[in-house]
Amino acid sequence: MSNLKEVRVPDLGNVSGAAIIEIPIKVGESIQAEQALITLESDKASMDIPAPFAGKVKEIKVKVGDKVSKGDFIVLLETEADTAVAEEKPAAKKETTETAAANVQQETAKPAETITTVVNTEDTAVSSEDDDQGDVHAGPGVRRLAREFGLNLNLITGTGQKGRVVKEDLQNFVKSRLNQTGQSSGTGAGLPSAPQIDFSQFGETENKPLSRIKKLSAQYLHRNWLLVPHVTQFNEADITELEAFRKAQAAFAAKQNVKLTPLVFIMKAVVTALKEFPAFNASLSADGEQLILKKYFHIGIAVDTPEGLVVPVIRDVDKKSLLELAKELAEVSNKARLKQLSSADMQGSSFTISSLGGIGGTAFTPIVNLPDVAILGVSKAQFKPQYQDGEFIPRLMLPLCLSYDHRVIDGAEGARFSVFLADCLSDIRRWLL
Ligand code: CAO
Repeated sequence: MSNLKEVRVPDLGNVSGAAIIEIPIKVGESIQAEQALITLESDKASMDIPAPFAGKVKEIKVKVGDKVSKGDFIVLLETEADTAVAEEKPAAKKETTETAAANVQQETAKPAETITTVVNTEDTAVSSEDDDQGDVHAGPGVRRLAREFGLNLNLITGTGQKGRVVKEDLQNFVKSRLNQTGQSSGTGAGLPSAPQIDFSQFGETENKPLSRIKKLSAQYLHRNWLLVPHVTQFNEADITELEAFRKAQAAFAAKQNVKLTPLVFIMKAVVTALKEFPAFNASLSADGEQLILKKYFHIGIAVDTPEGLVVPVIRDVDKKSLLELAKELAEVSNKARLKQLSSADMQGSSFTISSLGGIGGTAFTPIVNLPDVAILGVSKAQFKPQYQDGEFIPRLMLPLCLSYDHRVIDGAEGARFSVFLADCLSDIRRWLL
């Protein structure tokens, strides 16, 4: 013989007329004791009304949006006759704030069946909104699940009423995190995922697969962006004299089949600055306890190719002449564009330069190329009026954008490096000192 039992809203303390915001059960579903039947929300708190015993849902007497108070009939449960009474024990306390009250039972006989009305307040898990998940709208069940999985509800977009986070949101969030872990070097730090949007609803679209290089660099850039606390220091170097010298040497360089661009001068100036500021020519140890200072000066150069960004490394820049560097730069950038770089060609940098000077723009914020601790972005040099000796004169100013890892380099050090570098470029004789 089976029992039919009415489950009614328990004593909610001072709360009456609480709105039903979620009904996570379905008619016909077998449920366990303590499983949430409905979720209520009042001005102050949200709470689950749990099943006082296991059973099968025969009828749901309420719907989302209804307002209920103590004693309202919410669900009709069918239970096995011999287990019904035993299961009507007070449930264990939940982790969330709870309103404890007495169990009240009323039994009404019905032919062939026993209808029992159970008002269970012991197990009313009231989740106040001031727990460690902030002001997120979510029921205690969802909060409990989030805690068990170590998820931050603040990062999950709720799709329930009034943006409430429901169980499905949590499941979708975990699923998308797992997918991302397989696809990228995500940190699993509980970051929100981008929404999946069907753009064809707005107009015509075409899907173009990313190149292998783009997919790889996306992983590295994303990782570096997340792991490194970036600061970018901007400055300008007066390269009027340097440019005059470079142009004067162009014919000489051309005779040796070499094109001298500002970049090789910048590489040399960078090495001078790295010698002065060794912390910039370093890597942070994996445990974050030590700075590994490098006694070599291998400079990574960002090269733009049709397939995407690659960063070959030019070794021992301190030991090479400007012409040698220019020749090698032409060779590696050509190799990069022909997709002939080996992974060894792209390893071992101690500092990186990303030059967009040949393209244009006034400034940008390059992403540190881990395990380096700093990267120099270079934009297009332009003539600008500079105030000197009581008058404005045109000077060729080179924009420098130095991004660094703030765990290793302080702001003052970043500014000093940047000023020193600008001075080296303004007067290349400083390299000889
Ligand atoms: N200011 C003004 N002019 C500049 C300049 C600067 N900072 N840097 C270069 N130029 C000039 C060069 O003198 C050259 O002029 P001419 O042809 O008149 O002589 C022209 O711009 C083109 O230079 P270049 O870009 O071919 O050569 P480069 O040595 O400066 O750079 C390389 C080589 C491989 C770094 C570059 O071709 C490249 O790929 N840059 C893009 C790097 C990149 O994508 N960075 C972004 C990474 S983050 O997404």
